[in-house]
Amino acid sequence: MRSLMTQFARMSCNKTTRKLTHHTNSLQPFLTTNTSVSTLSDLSLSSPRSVAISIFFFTSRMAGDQVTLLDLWASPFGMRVRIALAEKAVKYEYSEQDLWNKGALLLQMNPVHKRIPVLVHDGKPIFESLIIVQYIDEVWKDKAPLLPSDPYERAQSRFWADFVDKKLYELGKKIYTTKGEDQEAAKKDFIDSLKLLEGELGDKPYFGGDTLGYVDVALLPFYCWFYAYETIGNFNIEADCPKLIAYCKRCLEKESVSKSLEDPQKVYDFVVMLRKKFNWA
Ligand SMILES: N[C@@H](CCC(=O)N[C@@H](CS)C(=O)NCC(=O)O)C(=O)O
Repeated sequence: MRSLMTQFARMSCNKTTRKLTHHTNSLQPFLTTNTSVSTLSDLSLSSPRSVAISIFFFTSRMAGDQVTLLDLWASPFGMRVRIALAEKAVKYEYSEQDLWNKGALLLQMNPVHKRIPVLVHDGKPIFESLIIVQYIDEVWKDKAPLLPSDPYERAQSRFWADFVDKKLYELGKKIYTTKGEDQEAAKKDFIDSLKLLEGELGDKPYFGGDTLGYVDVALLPFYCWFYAYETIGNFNIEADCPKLIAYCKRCLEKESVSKSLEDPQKVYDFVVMLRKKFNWA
């Protein structure tokens, strides 16, 4: 995914970097004349860029409950966070990131992995999509609970969300980056994994039971990638997993899901472009 998203990134533009560059320029008088910034006690004046970032989050904190999502349009990981925020009706600023030319904000907010999504809540960054979704569930706990309250059920939910990461994401990527026997093996494993998920879903409306929950949030973003997997791998997921596809279509009727997922054709076109560019075809 790292290389894929690195390639995604070239397509996007970094509005935040532009904003920060603008701020940085307008901050120059601050720095050269040493104007008092005592009220901005946490400002680091080591560089104009860090001052700009500090001011960005200082003003965020002043506003209270300020939420910014550093994301990339096609990222299934980012889509998880978008669904969770929509479920909780949390207002936030969306900041598209250029992953091939990572901006100062992303590098400062997520210095360990330098990846999106990053949720910045009142100036504090949280990373890794599943951890972010749990955080959202804990902070905005009065509306639309995502994880079950029972410890065993919570553990089960975490297991299946982890399964989605370890199986679906990795196998899906193999389908569009390999060919021949490797691709066939990935397709088979992918369908087997979906069948396991279908079994876990059973006759419930959602993995979470009667309402959309943590596993649903983890899984549904991949639905808008299915068309790319199927078209490139020349197979049909619905033929093997009709119940799972019916479930995905049902979930798409929820606004929190439909507005967070991308157009499958757009995702497909994007993956085709990547395959050509990087000789995966
Ligand atoms: N395990 C992470 C995966 C995040 C991830 O792979 N993000 C990609 C975009 S989809 C990224 O930022 N890639 C840039 C890089 O690896 O340099 C999560 O769940 O948040």
